[in-house]
Amino acid sequence: MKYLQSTFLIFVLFILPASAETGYELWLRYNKIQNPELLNSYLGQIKAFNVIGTSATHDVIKNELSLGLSGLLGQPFEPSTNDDASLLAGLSDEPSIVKYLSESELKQIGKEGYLVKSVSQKEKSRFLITAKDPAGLLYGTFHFLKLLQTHQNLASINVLENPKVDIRILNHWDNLDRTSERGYAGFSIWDWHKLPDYLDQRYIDYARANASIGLNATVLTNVNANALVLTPAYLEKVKALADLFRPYGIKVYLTARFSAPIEIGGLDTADPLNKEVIKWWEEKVQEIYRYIPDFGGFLVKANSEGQPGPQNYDRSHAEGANMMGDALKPFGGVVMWRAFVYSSEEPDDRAKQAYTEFNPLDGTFRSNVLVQVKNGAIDFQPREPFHPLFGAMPKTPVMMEFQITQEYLGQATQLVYLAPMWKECLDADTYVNGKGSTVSKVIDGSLHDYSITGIAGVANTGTDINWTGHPFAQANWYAFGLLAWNPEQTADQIAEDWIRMTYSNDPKTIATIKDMMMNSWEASVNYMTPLGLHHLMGTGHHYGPAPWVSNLSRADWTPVYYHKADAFGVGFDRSESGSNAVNQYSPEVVKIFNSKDKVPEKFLLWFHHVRWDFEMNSGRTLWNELAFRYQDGVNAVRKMQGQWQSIKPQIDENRYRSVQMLLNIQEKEAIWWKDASLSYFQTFSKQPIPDAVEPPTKSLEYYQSLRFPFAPGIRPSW
Ligand code: GCW
Repeated sequence: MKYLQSTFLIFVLFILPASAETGYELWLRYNKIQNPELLNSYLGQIKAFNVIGTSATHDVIKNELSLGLSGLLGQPFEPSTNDDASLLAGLSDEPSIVKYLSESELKQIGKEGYLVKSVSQKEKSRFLITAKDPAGLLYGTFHFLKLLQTHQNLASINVLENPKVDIRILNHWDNLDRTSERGYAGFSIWDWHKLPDYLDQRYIDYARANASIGLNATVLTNVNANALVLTPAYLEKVKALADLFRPYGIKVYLTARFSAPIEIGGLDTADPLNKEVIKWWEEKVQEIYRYIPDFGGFLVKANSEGQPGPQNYDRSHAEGANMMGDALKPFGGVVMWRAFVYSSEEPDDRAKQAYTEFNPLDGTFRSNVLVQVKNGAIDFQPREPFHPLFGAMPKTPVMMEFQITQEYLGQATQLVYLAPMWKECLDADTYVNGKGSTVSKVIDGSLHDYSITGIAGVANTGTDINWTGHPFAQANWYAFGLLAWNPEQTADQIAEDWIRMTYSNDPKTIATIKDMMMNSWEASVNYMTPLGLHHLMGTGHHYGPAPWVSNLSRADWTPVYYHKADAFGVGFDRSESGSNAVNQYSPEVVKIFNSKDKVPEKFLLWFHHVRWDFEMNSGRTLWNELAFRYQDGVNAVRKMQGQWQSIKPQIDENRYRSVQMLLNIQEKEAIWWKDASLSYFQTFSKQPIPDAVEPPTKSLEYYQSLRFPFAPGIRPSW
């Protein structure tokens, strides 16, 4: 908060009524602790703080402690220079810090890691925040404040944390004209037109929010890239952002359009083996590093959905990525090369194509190239089995790409907490090195001893006052940061801390909101795409159901390609007798997914084409189970409405109303999904809607007639 005086903020914190909650403060609200006992105990323990050392990050830490302690404890806290202060923050080699540290502690604190502990000496106790580098110190500071925000007992606190993943990065699908592909919270937060001269406070608050959850990197531009961002006029703007983010430990990356040498370089080819092209990228990279000496590198979408790439010149993905990797290598930069590819000519099952393309390239990438893989093999669907490339590239750092923005998960009108979905993927067992070879062990590098690791999240931030459109979408940004830091954390614990910081420490409120959050993803899967169905959304905008669409320019953009409903049954046969996509997994996994009886029902229709009268675990037929699941999803939304209402007195008016209205929209949308989908699938199953399920109120033609030409997000035709 370099640009805001803390006195002003203190004024805001104390004077404005609770009804002024806009959500802008995210989980960093620092409202005064209301429980007098707890407040007194904290005040007894924390009397003054001293941040030892100097750097831009140290300044940020001073401001943050001042803001946080003043807000939470209700009295002014300014940095002191007293080595005796009850809270000391400083790097581990500061003489006044190191004397409190054991050899083993010093050894254990790693890059960006931190230690927060209470120490007592000569009857005096104090708290210590320490790290090897300023970024770690900042993370430790946020951790300390979080302990207060979540009302923890500080007495014997001793936390040593190191990030498990190196590159913890947001991917903004933001365009230079300020639109955002799949953005549901207004426009892009980057005001390119006014940069580099106008430095919006929001840029700093953005960096601060990211640092508070351990994120250390950001890709500013859309993977559907515009080469202009690599020209001097834009590099100046990028530099301005990089300079603002640096004190917060955030590195800037850009998307690199593969055809940039043609579009902005005046060459007539972008062939990665062409000498001129190689030289062009080398010089471009040198130029970028003159603006931004700690530039992170490039994220590239190549030969995917119309983007240019090495295959335009009959070169492989590795040849393309390596050419960029070589240019970045002298500066320590990396390439994140996306594996989200599926051929425009190839009629093969789309789910197989990324593996088919990339698995044979294992071991052929430069050491500074990471292959970025979406959590599932299709495309950020409400639920997908883990991508078969996880575990299948032991010699190439494979990094995760999650989608925080809810393109297929209710966009900004539905409360869907995504951490349970990400955890299902991270905890999935690939079996590549025997039992326990989980996806998170691939991602954190421990399974294959990767020299560099990464996890990316497609950002959900925008210009909306609350950053993310839906107030609960903030929880997804928050949870992404926490899981990127440590994929082993639980969705439950992350939700609990977020609720405590964002809403309340009242036990009933926590329990109620947590229950809503923890059940919300399963609910959304049920009312949209139960039992392994996928890709049934409206064309282009992906808003709402359109399982009937069959006439797009490519079959694998149409819902009918994915559900394959017919008089016999429904589902995509990816078993050995079908497309054989199952075979891309380890034999142990194949055994499960390949069998209609063994595959978990949540993935049944992902892997199998199943008879309408197939007997499900519940004893119901598939058709009845499908109908039941849709209804269950709707019921779960209604339950959330009731739960939210039950805690009304605990929630400020603004956020209460906002979530309440959105839950009403969500209920309507859930019913719409149920009714449209069941009406459509019923034309194949020819069976009645079971008694326990509310019948559709409109005709199938009605649902088919709905159009949403101005639904938010940029929409290509798929
Ligand atoms: O799912 C698709 C989205 C596109 C996106 C693409 C990708 C950036 O609908 O909008 O393009 O995935 O991940 O490249």
